[in-house]
Amino acid sequence: MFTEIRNPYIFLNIFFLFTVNLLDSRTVMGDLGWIAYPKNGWEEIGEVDENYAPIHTYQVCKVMEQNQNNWLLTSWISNEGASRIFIELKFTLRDCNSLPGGLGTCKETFNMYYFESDDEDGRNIRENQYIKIDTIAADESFTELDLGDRVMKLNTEVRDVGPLTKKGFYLAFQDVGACIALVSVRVYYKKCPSVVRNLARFPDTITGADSSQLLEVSGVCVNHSVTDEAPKMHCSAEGEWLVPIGKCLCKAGYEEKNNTCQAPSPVSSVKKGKITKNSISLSWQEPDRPNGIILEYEIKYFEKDQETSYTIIKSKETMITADGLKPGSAYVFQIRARTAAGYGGFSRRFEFETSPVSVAASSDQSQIPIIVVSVTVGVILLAVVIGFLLSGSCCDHGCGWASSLRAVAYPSLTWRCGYSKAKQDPEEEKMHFHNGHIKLPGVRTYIDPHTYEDPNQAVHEFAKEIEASCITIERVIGAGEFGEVCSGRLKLQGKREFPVAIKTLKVGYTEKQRRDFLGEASIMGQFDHPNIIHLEGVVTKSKPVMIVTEYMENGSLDTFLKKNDGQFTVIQLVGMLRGIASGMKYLSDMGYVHRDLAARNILINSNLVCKVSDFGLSRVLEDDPEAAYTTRGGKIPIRWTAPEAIAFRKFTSASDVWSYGIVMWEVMSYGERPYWEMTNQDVIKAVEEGYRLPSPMDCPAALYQLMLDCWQKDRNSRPKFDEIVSMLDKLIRNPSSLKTLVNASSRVSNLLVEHSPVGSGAYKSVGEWLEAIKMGRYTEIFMENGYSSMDAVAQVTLEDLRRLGVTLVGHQKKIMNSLQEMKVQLVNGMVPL
Ligand code: ACK
Repeated sequence: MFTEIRNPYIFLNIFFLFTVNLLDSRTVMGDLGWIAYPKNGWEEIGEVDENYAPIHTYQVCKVMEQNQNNWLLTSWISNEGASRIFIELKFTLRDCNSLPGGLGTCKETFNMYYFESDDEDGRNIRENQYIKIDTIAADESFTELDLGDRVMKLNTEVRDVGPLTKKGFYLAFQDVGACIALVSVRVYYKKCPSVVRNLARFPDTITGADSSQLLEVSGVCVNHSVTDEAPKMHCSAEGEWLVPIGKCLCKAGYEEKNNTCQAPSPVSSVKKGKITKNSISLSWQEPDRPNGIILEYEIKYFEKDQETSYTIIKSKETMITADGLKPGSAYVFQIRARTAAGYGGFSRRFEFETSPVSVAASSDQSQIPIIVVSVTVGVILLAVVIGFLLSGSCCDHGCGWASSLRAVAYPSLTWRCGYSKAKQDPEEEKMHFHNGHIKLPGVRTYIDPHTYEDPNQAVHEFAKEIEASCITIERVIGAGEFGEVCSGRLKLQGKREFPVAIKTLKVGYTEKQRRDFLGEASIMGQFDHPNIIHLEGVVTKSKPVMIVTEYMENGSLDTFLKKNDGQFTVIQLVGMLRGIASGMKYLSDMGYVHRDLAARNILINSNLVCKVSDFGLSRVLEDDPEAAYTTRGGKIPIRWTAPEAIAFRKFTSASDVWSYGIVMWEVMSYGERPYWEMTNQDVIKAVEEGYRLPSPMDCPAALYQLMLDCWQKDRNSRPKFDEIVSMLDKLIRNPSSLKTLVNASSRVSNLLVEHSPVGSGAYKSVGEWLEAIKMGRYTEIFMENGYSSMDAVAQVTLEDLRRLGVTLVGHQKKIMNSLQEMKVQLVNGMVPL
């Protein structure tokens, strides 16, 4: 039933287009049940195909007779809940010129109608109750000669109807005197097929009634995952999923694999073995559903009611002995299994008690803590040594990373690798202290790595150490301030290899360069959001020092947009902006001010998901080629920076909002340089005087208004990032609100009214100007139509261009942008607020 059309533009975030047939006359084996009246009008030709299946072809050819009105009514067609349906007709039509004597009455079109009804009762309605869908004409009509050559020119026409409000409908074909053979009729609707994206399942969704409508659909997290940010996608009228928002994350203990979180089921049966006053032996059964090969078990135990201080033992066997326990005390045990897909859930709690201490032994109780402490210290020391040896040979998080957490117990029977957590005050457990910063539950705040005395400590606090042997470098993709940026692959134990980007620190670096380089990882490692570039880890224990992040197939946004000028729908562009705003909302909620938000610092992946990147410390001032020295000695990317940040270094989330407005402008103008070739000094002056960038070409008015809001002089009047996200969501939900564009002529006249004309510019003639922008082919047309001077050219609007025959959008853009550029250069200012 499904017709699957693979869209070649998979990188445009389109998956599959699905259509569902409601009727296909070619596949109906028996009688179609269609009615013709008058009876001598349309008639069915009883043909069969090579498999003897009937071909339901209807024909009519009353071209010599006056006043024809022949109707063919289909049987009732259920719309199966779709409110917009498509009708594909395949037919041949005779060319009237080829009919001797028939020209007077012969027609070359027919009409298609529909009538909605909830059931089959509607069949006997009158002709005039049918609603016309369209007049159907042939692209290819045929002559007798064609017939003689046995060339049948089959036409295919598709029409759509909606919104439908009843359960079904009839179609009708009216002939008024043509020679037609209706070969097949296919009626279908489109849907966005069920898909799992970002660990959320989106159901089969029938497209909306309106051809420009996007349906917002909420996703449901797959098993063993939880909502990170509410997952949503938008189902377009064409049956494409667009603009993914939010995501689910696998629950603790589960790992993502092929869009699922599949892990072993919990261990269900645990038995106690030998119990002494200081030890408890346990054994258990493999989980009912291991869902893979069990690599090891993790046993967590703690003294009853003392959960804040627990011990973890790792074992490859299905038994362990927990020793060093207090006599006569109850202990709680939980066990979970790990496969290549990660850990399963913990078992329920099992409680066992050590034997009580004997009277004889208790007389020497004062010795017990000393013995326990010495044994424990000995065991820990031994474990640290073994753990150290092991860590050199694996790419596992548990072994290769977080060595500070490794305090392992290794009894003789089982292989164990674990860590014990220091007993903590219950208050400390609730209020987690992080290097002197209180972290309240639920409110994560960004910690400036500068607050660490030892920057290395910050790196290892927030970034995992990866072993160089786990990384395969494939090719150099760019140059960063500190060294090359490469693409490659990362293989961690128990995980499939996946593509990564690798930033390297060049040899011969100074200690400060190393600190600054790794500073970015210390910042990035604190973030976890679908629109923030994800840090995989760092390599600091070998050279070269590296920062490993997720790989973003389409690279930086500005370059990507320039390369794909004019290729995206407005909704796709708004989807990109929404992602950036969502990432920025997360950063501002964390208390992080980016300071260098610009399209060049946004990365975009193959699904067109945009992620904020480039988290430097002092780097903003050093690294960005756009950054320029201000009079106060700071280095700032002037064109992207709010006036108060330039003037007195007031960098806040509100100044990031200003930069976000500039990014919006960059995105909507496909990577155009803000303020074109104006000098930084001119930009500062113009902005200070209240001028703002004009709207990009073809920009929805609502988006330009949002840009202007971001560029409010008073930073408190600018929208907050959460407001920007909500506003963009609203626009995505209601795409018709994006149809009102900023009027092209008003864009230009804004500049003209305020400022001097273009005529005094660098170009002496219209021809010279058009040649310079490689549009010389239009010189003659411009001259012939009275645009013979640069002053006259200054008045040209987009409508004028269309009238002159400049129909290619790319050329229109080139000419209008060039005009605008010249005006801005000359007037040394922009659109006044
Ligand atoms: O525009 P690009 O291809 O995208 O060139 C720059 C270059 O490295 C120097 O920064 C690219 N780049 C940086 N980080 C990543 C990443 N995580 N994934 C893919 N490309 C990246 C960037």
